[in-house]
Amino acid sequence: MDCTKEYEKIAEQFCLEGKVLGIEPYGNGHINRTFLVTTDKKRYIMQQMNTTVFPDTDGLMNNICLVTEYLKSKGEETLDVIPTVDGKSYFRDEKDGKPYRFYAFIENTVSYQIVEDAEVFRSSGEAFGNFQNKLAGFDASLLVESIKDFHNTPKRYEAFRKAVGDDKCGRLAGCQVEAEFVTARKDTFSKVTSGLSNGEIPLRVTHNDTKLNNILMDAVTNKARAIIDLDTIMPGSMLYDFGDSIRFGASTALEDEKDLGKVHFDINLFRAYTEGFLSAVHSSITAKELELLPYSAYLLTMECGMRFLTDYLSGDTYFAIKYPEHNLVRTRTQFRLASEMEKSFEEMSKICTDCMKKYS
Ligand code: ADP
Ligand code: GN1
Ligand code: MG
Repeated sequence: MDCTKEYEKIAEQFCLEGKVLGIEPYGNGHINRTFLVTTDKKRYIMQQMNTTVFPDTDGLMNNICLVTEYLKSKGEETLDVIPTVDGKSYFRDEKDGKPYRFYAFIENTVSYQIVEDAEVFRSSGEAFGNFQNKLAGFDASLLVESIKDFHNTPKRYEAFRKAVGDDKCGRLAGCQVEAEFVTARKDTFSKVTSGLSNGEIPLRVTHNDTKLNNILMDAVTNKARAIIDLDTIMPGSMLYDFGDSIRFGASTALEDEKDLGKVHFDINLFRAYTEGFLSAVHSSITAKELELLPYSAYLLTMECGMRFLTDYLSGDTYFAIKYPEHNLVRTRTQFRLASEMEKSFEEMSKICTDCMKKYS
């Protein structure tokens, strides 16, 4: 269905410069519906926000406005929320009840779906590390938890067990191997949650969704320019941000590669990201966090695979899919990576400690 006219009406609710010339789907996000809006003066990103995933739209937009204002005050390039004509941060369409927001399009940048050059990954590691540093002075109590227990892996495991028990779509028979892969590892999921609750791991303000396409690189220099997709900024662990970046970026293939023969954990990419990240956080990272960096890569990869599998078993209600088996295909790449990481813990730890030595 062509909704262009409806979307044009929504665009009229925002303080845009120029006359709208076109609105088209954009990007590869799994959560929001993203559009590129072109006017005769400027380009914008329009998003229909996902209210199933983020039910508290006011709280979410308040988080984003606070964090982006704070980052701007620190001289960082960040998302620029375009207000509505009524001065609000989003507009709720009366017809479908859905909330929409606009951001200025961050020009002359690229977002990658796969690491093509280790230097790009190193730069993104440094940028996510710096992001963490910049937010260290931000008052976490101002933020609402936009998704409760987002990286609580033991709770993710419980949700997975429930989906297995319900087997709502009759899909379990077709993914027994993957389900068993998770169950066999159920006792490995709690190191970060227990570390946070017993105070061994510090609670920080974290991004929580640090995959490579959530950072924009300069189109000319390929250096990191802006960290985007700020929906999940919440109090969390630095390990979530490190681990999730590795999960996505230290793979030799796309997250939804069907040919598992192409999917490998690349230790050189792990090294590049670690060097970039530690160059930024070496003075704030604790010994416990440093020790758990390799584990966090495994944990976040298992967690994400488990979330894809839970969604597959539950009828694909969370992640956007392009074909019926899409979430199962994604699950398989994650489990392939996790099993290779399990064999590389020692090497990963050596990289982390060697890299830290430079700063002692
Ligand atoms: P989702 O939550 O669905 O992942 P994102 O906010 O990450 O949505 O946006 C999806 C994609 O749109 C990003 O990966 C990026 O390529 C592009 N994008 C988002 N915001 C901007 C922006 N302000 N400027 C340029 N590109 C953007
Ligand atoms: C989603 O929003 P997006 O596409 O950047 C998800 C992440 C997953 C990721 C897997 C809010 O990220 O947690 O790791 O997909 N975001 C949310 O690709 O659930
Ligand atoms: Mg995104």
